[in-house]
Amino acid sequence: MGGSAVTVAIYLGLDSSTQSVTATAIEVDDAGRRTIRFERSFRYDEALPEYGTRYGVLPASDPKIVHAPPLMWSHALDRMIDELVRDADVDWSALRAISGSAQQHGSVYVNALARGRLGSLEPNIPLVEQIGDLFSRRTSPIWMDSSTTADCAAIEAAIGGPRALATLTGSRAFERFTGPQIRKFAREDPDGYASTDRVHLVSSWLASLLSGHHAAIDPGDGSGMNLMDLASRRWSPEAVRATAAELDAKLPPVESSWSIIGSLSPYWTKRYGLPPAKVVAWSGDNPCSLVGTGLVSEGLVAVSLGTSDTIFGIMPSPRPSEDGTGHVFASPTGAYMGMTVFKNGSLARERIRDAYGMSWADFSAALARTQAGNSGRTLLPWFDPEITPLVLTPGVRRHGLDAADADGNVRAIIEAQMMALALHSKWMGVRIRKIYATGGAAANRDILQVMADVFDADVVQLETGNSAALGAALRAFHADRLAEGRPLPWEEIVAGFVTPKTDAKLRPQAAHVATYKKLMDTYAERERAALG
Ligand code: ADP
Ligand code: XUL
Repeated sequence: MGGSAVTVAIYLGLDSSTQSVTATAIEVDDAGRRTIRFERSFRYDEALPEYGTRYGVLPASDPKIVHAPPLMWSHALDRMIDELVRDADVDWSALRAISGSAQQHGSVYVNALARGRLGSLEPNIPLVEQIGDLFSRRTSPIWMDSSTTADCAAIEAAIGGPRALATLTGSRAFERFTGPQIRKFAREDPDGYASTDRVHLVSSWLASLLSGHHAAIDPGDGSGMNLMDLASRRWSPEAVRATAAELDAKLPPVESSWSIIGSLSPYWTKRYGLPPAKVVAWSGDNPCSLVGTGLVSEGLVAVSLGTSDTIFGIMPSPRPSEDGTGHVFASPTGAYMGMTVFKNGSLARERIRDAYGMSWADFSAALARTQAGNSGRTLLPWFDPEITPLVLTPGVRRHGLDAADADGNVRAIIEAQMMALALHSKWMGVRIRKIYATGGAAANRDILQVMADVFDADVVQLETGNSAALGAALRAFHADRLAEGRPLPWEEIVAGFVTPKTDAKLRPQAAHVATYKKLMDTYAERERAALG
């Protein structure tokens, strides 16, 4: 070797999402070079079929109940680390810090055995063989669950109504939020609840496995629980009391999104030869995507077309949605973020695609063959219970649309999803001129053209579609620099990594914009009528 060596730092971001796990590693050197060094994903259904999931969730007869096995998420973490260390092109000895992103709201219930076990995992034995007895609830309710309406009502009543709860925690009570889910578990299975020593989020559980002790919850993911006082970024004693007895003793602390919660435990360093890299608090996938799409300043919004469709952007001060539509979350950058979430996202698009035996290429061709506005024919895309607007009993409603018309239904679902995104994000009060598109379906430019036309805004794709995993890696970079006393502003953290493909942006087409302005009123009316 010899010469003046350039120092290289590697930061790893992991994303445990609904259907898959992704790892993204970035490399930063002191000569100023920034590279995405490693990106890999695998789907739970295919890589870990023994858990019996479909689209990452356990089959259930009641559409309101949606659970997944926490052991599977843990197994997937171990599998991904195993896969990534085999990549000889990356110098993993330069790994300085790891952070992560996870699907939001899902809760992991563990017993008191975890206290000792997390730090004493045997490196020669696979992780899954050592943690199966730590769960006091074998399956975890996830964000797609909508079975807690009674608990939502009880929590809101105890706090003084939906507005009071939204002012306190950033959101009115939502069925998928962790507080209502915990309340339901404590009510239905008091013994299981009593044997629960810690209630984690998916994010803080996976961080605990890496660090070898119970990890804190960050304010970004903590905002999705109806339990955190958004102003102080601490648990709200009244919300905790309204949720379940003795919950204060079972919740991990809230700590800043950039806190170093420990270093990789011996299981990871000895089993995989990784250095004792810093473990930075994990966060939710949407807060991580905010960083991974480079939305670190106000006025920009991103739309993520993943399993869920979400729209979000930075908010300098918290302004809860008046009508109870959306959420205010703490952003992992320290500010706030506004967000609206839809459950009938990619899986609803897939239902239509599959119903007509199409590929994504056929789906795009159908969009290209049909006219903006679909001659006024619409579809309300509620294949599954919907979050926005709240629909507990699913059912697709077609207006003027023949169910046998494949092309018409393809156009109708995309127009419905884009109009719903536009209508239900008005509460954020942002005049949207440019949208950063991310998530699996953001690869589809024909879908994004409808987005541009409905929003009357430019739509930009990013070099990487894995914005949650990239955001986690960038958060690890930020936290490491801060901990080393060499902090960098967020704009400099994301520079060179979050590259919009500006040369290929999608522009709104004036004639289509006019069509959608009119159709949106019709769509809103049909939505209102269907809700009764
Ligand atoms: P999550 O992170 O929520 O698990 P992703 O962001 O990885 O989900 O998105 C996965 C989804 O992307 C798939 O369910 C699939 O429907 C969708 N997808 C992938 N490619 C395309 C495409 N070309 N057009 C539309 N949707 C696509
Ligand atoms: C956010 C939400 C989903 C999940 C899954 O509130 O429910 O976006 O985070 O990605």
